[in-house]
Amino acid sequence: GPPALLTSKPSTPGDYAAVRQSIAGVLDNNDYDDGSYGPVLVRLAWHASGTYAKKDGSGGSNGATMRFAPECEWAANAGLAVARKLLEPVKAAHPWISYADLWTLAGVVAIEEMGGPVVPWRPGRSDAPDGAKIVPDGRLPDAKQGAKHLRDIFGRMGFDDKDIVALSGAHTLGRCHPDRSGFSGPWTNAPTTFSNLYFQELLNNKWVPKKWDGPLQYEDAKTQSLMMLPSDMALLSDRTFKKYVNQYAKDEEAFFKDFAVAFSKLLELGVPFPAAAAKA
Ligand code: DDH
Repeated sequence: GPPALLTSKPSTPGDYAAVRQSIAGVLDNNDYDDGSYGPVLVRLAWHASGTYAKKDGSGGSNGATMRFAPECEWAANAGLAVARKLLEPVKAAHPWISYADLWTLAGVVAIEEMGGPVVPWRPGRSDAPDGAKIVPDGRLPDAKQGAKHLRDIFGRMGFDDKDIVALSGAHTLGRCHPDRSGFSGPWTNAPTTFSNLYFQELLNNKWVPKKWDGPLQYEDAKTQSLMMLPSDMALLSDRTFKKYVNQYAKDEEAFFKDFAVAFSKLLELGVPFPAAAAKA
């Protein structure tokens, strides 16, 4: 389990370095998945933020409304209780931080600890009370759909084609769980290292429909150990998306740079920062 000393060390309000240290302290666990909670923490930060709609400013990470029903019960959020529970001792050690700041910071720390880029992050989110208005279900992407759906979903948040491909590179991390999404398996052979391997695997394998009882997903023809969702395959079949896939497969530095900018923006959507606040 997590080292109790690290997570229980109290801190003074505003000591985000102490919170970062506590988050880093709960990441590794050899009994869980591929040995790290990092990927599921990244997914929590993304799903907390990815409900945003630019047109009316609704949704986003501010409020941390996934603590409550119905949002915590959405099919898209299945499995994220694992991530929220993991962060409870961190919250208990640093009760001054909001859940909304903690969940987004945890995604940022996880990416950094897994070898990814430094993602600009600043505090300023507050927690909404239970009963606060929650956006309707259906704002997170559906893995069964293709390019048009990706543009609809991410366009609603204010992202363009390049952002969509860069953000999708997060699937270099983690895996699908049959008891969470119904899909199964990892996208890469290094699911706890942040890298551009997702784009390389996407390009360099022959992907064939997996023969099984589950929903349509693809497997690499050679080893049958890696997977792609139909929504991942859309990055190959759409010309504009594929242009960025090619670029990021060749140039990890470009991927890290574009990912850091897009992920930081994602985590800040709808957050009412004071006008003069600078990024930490
Ligand atoms: Fe994702 N994702 N994601 N994803 N995602 C899943 C897992 C993880 C889609 C569907 C799924 C992003 C975009 C998309 C991560 C990060 C990000 C799973 C499997 C499904 C299904 C869940 C499970 O069974 O445990 C779809 C569809 C899209 C899309 O249309 C673009 C983005 C933008 C991110 C991000 O972080 C920026 C991560 C990390 C995981 C691995 C979680 C884990 O527990 O491992």
